[in-house]
Amino acid sequence: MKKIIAVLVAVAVFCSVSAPVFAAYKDEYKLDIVPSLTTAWGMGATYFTDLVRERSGGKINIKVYPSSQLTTGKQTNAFLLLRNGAIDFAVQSSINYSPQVIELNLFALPFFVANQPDRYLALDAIKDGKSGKMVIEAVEAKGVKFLAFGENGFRELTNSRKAIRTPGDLENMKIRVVGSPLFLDIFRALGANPVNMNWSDTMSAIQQGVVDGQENPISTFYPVQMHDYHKFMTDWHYVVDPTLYVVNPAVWKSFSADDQKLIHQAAVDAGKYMIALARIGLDDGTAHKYLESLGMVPEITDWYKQLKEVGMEVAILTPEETKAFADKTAPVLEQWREKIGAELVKAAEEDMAAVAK
Ligand code: X2X
Repeated sequence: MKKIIAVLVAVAVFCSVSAPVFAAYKDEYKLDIVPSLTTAWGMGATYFTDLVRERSGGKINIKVYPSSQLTTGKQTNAFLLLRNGAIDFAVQSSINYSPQVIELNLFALPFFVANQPDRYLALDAIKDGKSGKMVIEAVEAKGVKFLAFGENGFRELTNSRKAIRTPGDLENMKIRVVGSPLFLDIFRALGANPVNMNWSDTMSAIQQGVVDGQENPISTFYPVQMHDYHKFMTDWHYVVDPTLYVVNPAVWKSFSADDQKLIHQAAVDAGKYMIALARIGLDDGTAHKYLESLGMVPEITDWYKQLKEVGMEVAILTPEETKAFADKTAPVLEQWREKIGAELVKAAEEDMAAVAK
């Protein structure tokens, strides 16, 4: 009898201690991204899932769902779906989460990071600094677990009609933007006619000429062959879009402490890879060196040469030309300073000033 009780107790202890942790693991976790797998964004997401699978010995299997499949195209609903558990993991754009987390609009303030002497150094100073910490806290306070930053990139303007070098050139042009109010304000201030549209609908709208232009990082628009429709690019870097590696909090809690550590490190490593992919050929050479050290240099390493080869005309703005755009959008920046939180914007200015030479 004693033996039977001892066995029952052992079974009960085993079930209560070990079983819930492992029973909670899913066969497959779903990870949400907006563009295709061939973009820097897609590659940065896939690398994360590869690292997690490899380092967990095949125990944790995350599948990337590209092209906004998990949000049925509605990219600005992505945060809510991650929070309520319909999505387990995401590598998502700060812009797409900004309707729910107002602080994420910081990166989309016009000519804010772009105006710094070294825009990449300035962006990193924000992410590593006090303001970055405030942003991460804001994301987590809204109910998702933050793992690491990645990067979609600085956003450039493309269009089918003409070279755009002055705000006047944008007059009445129909420009597709993400469904985020700050973008409407920026393009209206520039005299354009901005139209909200999901990325999943954008290429057909561009092909049909429903819109004249759009703005996205080169590593996001090149893989969908924007150059077949848009001959002109304006190299103005006016806003930046960091991506966030994030996970649903209940899913996060279901992992053992060791697995949490492994997943977190995989996100940090994949984030660095994605950031380098978004910057290669555009920064001072740091990204190229880093990708070389990984043995993961992509096919295209010189974007300006590549865009020329496919027939795109790139307008490189002089500082005076850039200033004309910045001046026109300065009231938008001031208006949004209050909406985002003056304290956060000030902290970002201080973080950037600390690395400006
Ligand atoms: O929709 C866009 O422009 C994209 C792909 O860059 C984002 O998801 C923010």
